[in-house]
Amino acid sequence: MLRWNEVSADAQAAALMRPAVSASAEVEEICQTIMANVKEQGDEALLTMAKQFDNREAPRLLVPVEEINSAVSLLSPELKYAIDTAYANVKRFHQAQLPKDIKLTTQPGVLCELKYQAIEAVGIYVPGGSAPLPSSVIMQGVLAQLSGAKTVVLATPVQGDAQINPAILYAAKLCGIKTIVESGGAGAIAAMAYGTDSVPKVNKIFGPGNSFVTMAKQLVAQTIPGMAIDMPAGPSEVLVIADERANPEFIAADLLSQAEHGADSQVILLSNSELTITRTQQAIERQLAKLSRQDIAAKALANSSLILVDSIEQAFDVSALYGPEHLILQLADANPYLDKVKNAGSVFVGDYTPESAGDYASGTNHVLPTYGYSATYSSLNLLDFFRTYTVQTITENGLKNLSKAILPLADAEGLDAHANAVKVRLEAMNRGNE
Ligand code: HSO
Ligand code: ZN
Repeated sequence: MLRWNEVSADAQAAALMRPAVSASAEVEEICQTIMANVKEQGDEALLTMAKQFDNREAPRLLVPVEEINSAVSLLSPELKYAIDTAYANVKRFHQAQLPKDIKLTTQPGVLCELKYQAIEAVGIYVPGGSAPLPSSVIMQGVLAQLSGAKTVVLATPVQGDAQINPAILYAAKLCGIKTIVESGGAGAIAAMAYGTDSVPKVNKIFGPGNSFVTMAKQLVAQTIPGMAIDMPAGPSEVLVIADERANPEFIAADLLSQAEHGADSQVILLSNSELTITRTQQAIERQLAKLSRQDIAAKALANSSLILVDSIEQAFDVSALYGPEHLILQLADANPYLDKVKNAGSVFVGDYTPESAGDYASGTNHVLPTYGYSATYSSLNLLDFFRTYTVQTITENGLKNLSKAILPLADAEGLDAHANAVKVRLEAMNRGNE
């Protein structure tokens, strides 16, 4: 336990330090080579990599539509219900985010419009790794579906003679995704970015992944004109603020639910009660021993801190300093504090609001800014699948009036041709009136 007010500023900073993520030169070089191969050889390069990296004997690139459609028959009724419910709630919450165009006359005869347009082709990456994540398909696929994107590509790696988890296929089907590419890592990112015979080229790539995926996303965004990615990605994290009456079993369970994601995950508890902290520590030990991923969670706990603060107010200040991806408030009454929440990706209010609810099924998105980016980035939302553009329409009279703002500014900037574009029109109007 760290007593916040009794340690130096350096020790405070160390307690909130995130585990380093190395964007090594080696990872970059490997990604560059893979990207160049995919750019030149397309599908061939993907098939070669599937054999080489994923141990596939007879790799294929696209999942046949019948396989996507029939995946539902492989699910238990309980899992089907869970996926259907999560899909419906996430859809409901994101449908409410559908944007409305703006049409406004700024001054007489000057009409300005802001229009939203779905990004035409989007790519969604779903990591393979130690846990297949159908929830990540829903959290991204529903948004692509609601936006009305013309092309939606989902890429996910397949190891050896395994098959894509049917829960992933079923979630994709609900989201209307028909193009599922069996390919992972930097190769899959490059395929969606450049396009191949089998993989349609996309304009924006979404989704979490390992250091190769993250690096490849950055590289394609930097090098391919017009290519975009969702947000910077880092390891997952949670910060819990709990008072003296909070249930230590609940707190421990929430901390462990984030810790089990990866050895580099980070979990932090801030409490004004020493007893809450000691009891949580004991509860963590008890619960950890029973987890199937206890090795991973134990490693994550090693980067984590249980911090004693003077007051709940101070806990909110420390949380704002850290900027957590998830912020859980286990407080008797969190409402008076909600205005103090700063730099958090997603907030969970009350003893009965675990992070798992948002991770899976409540309706909010689980793709969130991590690694301190919550100070400036937003949780994934429907607007991430749109672009906006403006339209203006000006009448003759409108331009006559507006010229009084345009001409002196063009003159001040010394840009004669800009002024002329207005003057020739004013002259034409005058001639027309003669
Ligand atoms: N907590 C993760 C999301 C997730 N949890 C997926 C379970 N499955 C990142 O915020
Ligand atoms: Zn999670």
